[in-house]
Amino acid sequence: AIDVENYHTYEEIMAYLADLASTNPLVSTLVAGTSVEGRQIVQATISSDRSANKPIAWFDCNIHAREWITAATCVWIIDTITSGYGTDAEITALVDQYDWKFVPVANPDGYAYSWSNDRLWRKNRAINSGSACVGVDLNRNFPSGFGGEGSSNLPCSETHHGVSALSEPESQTLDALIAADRGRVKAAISMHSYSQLWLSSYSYSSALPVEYPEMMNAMKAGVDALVATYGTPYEYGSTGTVLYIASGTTTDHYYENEGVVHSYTIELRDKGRYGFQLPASQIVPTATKTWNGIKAFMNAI
Ligand code: 0X9
Ligand code: ZN
Repeated sequence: AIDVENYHTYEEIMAYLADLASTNPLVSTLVAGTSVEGRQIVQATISSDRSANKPIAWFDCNIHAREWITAATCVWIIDTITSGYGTDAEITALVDQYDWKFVPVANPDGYAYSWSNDRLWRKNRAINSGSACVGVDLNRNFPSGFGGEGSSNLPCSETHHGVSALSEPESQTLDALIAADRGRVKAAISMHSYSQLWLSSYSYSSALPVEYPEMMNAMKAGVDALVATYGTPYEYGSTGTVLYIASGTTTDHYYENEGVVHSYTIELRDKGRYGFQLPASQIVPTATKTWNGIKAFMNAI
C-alpha cells in the first residue's frame, strides 16, 4: 500500500507497483525499458482478463520530471481502480470493458534528479555531446514534426529536441510500448502539469485533425465531468490553438503514427499559483476530478 495523499520517490512508486503486482491478480508489471542512467521504466497493467485483448486506455505520466502531480495522479488512479473493482459498479464496468495501462514515471532519471538536486528539472539526464548542458526534452523527441517550431536544437534549452527523433531510451520505450498495442489503444493520455487544459493534436501545427469534431465531443465530455467535480475551470481544444505549437510530442505521435484518434495531453492543476510545486494537499482533489473526467470521457468514446 502507499499513502496516495503524498508525493513519493521513484523507488517508492516502483515498490508500490511491484507489491500491487504480487498481491492483486488484476495487476501485472512490465519492465519496458531502461533510462539513460539505468533506471527501469515500468508499465503497470490492470486487466480482468489478459487473454481477451480488450481495447486499452493507455497513460504516460511524468515524462517531464518536475510535474510531480502527474505521477501522483496516475498512482491515485491505479489505487482507485484496483480497490474499486468488484465493489464500485462504474469502475468494474470500465475494467471489464478496457485494459488499463500506465507508465507512472516515464522519465525516471529526471524525476529522481528533481527530488535530489533540482526540483524544477524538466528534461531527461542525457549527456549532450559538446555541451556542458544536460538533458533532452522527451516531449520534443518524438517523430511527429520533429525539430520544428516550439523545440530547440540547443542543448541548454528546456525544449531541446535531441539529436534525432527517438534518440532517447525513454522515448524509445514509450514508442515501443504503444506500438506493441497497435490497433488496441482506444485512448492514449499523456499527463502533464500545469495549466488546467485538455489538449488534442495537432501540437506541431495549428492545423486541425480530420476527426477534430469527434475529438472535441470527447474532450467536452471529459472536461464537463472534471469541472463539475469542484468547479475548477478547464479549457480544451487542439494544442496549437489553445496553448502553443510544440513539435515532437507524444500526443501527436500516438495520433499521427499509431492511429490513436483519442490521443490527448491533460495539463493538471494549477494555473500558476504553485505551478509545478503543487502542495501535496491538492493531490487527492486533483486526481479525483481528473478521474471523474476520464471516466466520463471513456464512457463517451
Ligand atoms: O510543452 C509541453 O510539452 C507541454 N506543456 S508542459 O508545460 N507540461 O511542458 C504541452 C504539450 C502539448 N502537446 C500535445 N498535446 N501534443
Ligand atoms: Zn509537461
